[in-house]
Amino acid sequence: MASEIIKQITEYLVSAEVEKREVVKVTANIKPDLTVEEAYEAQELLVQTKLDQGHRIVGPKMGLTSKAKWDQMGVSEPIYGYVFDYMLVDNGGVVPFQIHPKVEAEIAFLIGEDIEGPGITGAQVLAKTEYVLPALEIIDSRYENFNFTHTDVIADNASTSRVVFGNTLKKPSELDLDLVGATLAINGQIKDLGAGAAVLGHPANAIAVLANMLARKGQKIKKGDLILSGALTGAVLLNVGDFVSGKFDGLGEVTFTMG
Ligand code: OOG
Ligand code: MG
Repeated sequence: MASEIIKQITEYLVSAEVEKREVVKVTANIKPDLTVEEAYEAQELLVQTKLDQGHRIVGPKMGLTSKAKWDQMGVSEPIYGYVFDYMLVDNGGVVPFQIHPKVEAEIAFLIGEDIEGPGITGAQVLAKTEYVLPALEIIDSRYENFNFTHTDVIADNASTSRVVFGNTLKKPSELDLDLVGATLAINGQIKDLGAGAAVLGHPANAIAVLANMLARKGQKIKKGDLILSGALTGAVLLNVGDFVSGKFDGLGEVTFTMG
């Protein structure tokens, strides 16, 4: 059973998301000494709350897995969160504006077999991956100005808000994912670019880290999970009406309009 303070943190963040309003970070308000363990407890309660509301998990996601993100956010330890079905927007669709959305270019993994840590390597992840595909993640921290510590962002489900997956699925053996280049353009202007290697040397390494982090809680990556491996570029702030395009070498284009 979650303690009262964990319940309070989860309610604080769930209502901020639902009401589309930014709040002061947990460590500046409810619990200054929030630990990593407590932050994941609050996240688990948030996940359970959404499951109870009838939402379905698409898969876990990794965040803060590239130097571009570490430099941008001032937090340099990988974290995970969860993507739900209500967060999915079709390629080419309209993403509903929430609080202060930012977009990231990512490589996603469709998992073909359960992956249970500890000790999982990127090579083992690739062997159990059915397909890889491109994605644009829209993060939208519930915290004022995306201002948070490592534990705040964990409790806030790693800023997860919306995801647009691309339509090109490839077998991992068809590509050198570390060499896959990506550009991120807003209204036709390139704002950032990178390659798969920006994500812990190879995006599969981020999925391995996830398997090993989940193992500490007796959990595993499951067959059928569709997992984001983390931004390979910095995140770019969006405005209503922006047309966003991510182009991935060998994996096609992903687009959306900010509604
Ligand atoms: C945390 C989420 C980061 C990624 O891909 O690195 C993330 C944040 O920067 O708000 O999703
Ligand atoms: Mg991300």
